[in-house]
Amino acid sequence: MNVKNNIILAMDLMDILEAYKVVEEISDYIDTIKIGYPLTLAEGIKSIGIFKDNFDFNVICDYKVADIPETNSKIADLTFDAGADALITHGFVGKDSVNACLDVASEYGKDIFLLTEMSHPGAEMFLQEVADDIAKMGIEMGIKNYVAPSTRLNRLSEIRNIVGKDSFIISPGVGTQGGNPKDTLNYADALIIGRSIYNSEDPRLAVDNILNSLK
Ligand code: BMQ
Repeated sequence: MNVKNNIILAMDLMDILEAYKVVEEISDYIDTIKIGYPLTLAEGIKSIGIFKDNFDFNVICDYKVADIPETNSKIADLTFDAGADALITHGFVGKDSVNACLDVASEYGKDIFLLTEMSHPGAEMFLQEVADDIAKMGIEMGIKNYVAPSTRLNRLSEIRNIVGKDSFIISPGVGTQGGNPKDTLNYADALIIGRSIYNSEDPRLAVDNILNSLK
């Protein structure tokens, strides 16, 4: 996936008109948006189509799919049928569950992103211990796209080592959660940024500042 300016907007506002307004202001700076449960549960799965039809964005659906294979297939089918370009899938549920998402994605000619370690402090309790193995499983399964944290650069770097330079890593935790954009891009291909943009008084200026900090 090509991501303009290496920035993916995490749109977790829960009002589609507010979300639309923010996106409109920065739509020449970005071409990829990530939506998750907040917007989808508030406004429906039609939210995907709104960003595809009006902005021609890549839409990554962050549904952190983590169920048995049969249920994962249903979630993936509904997501891709609604127009998503990619679906974020948890890895800790194991190969069969991840494979279910992968199979549906390939039927649609679309992608999944495998979530390895998460960016929040609680990820150190359970997930961190298995994150390297999740990344290794992803490589064995032929998965090309990964999510790994900008809040722990040592871990991001380790996950990059495991998945290799040809994999595509997107990294959340930049800005509000403390991750640094420039440092993160030493290891990741694109930054996932939400609140520092959509909660800003001036989202355009916020993106400008991030882009300047990358120079
Ligand atoms: P923000 O920049 O912290 O506002 O947003 C980060 C976005 O990435 C949110 O949509 C989170 O749900 C998501 N996210 C994350 O922050 N950490 C992770 O490890 C995975 C993830 O998806």
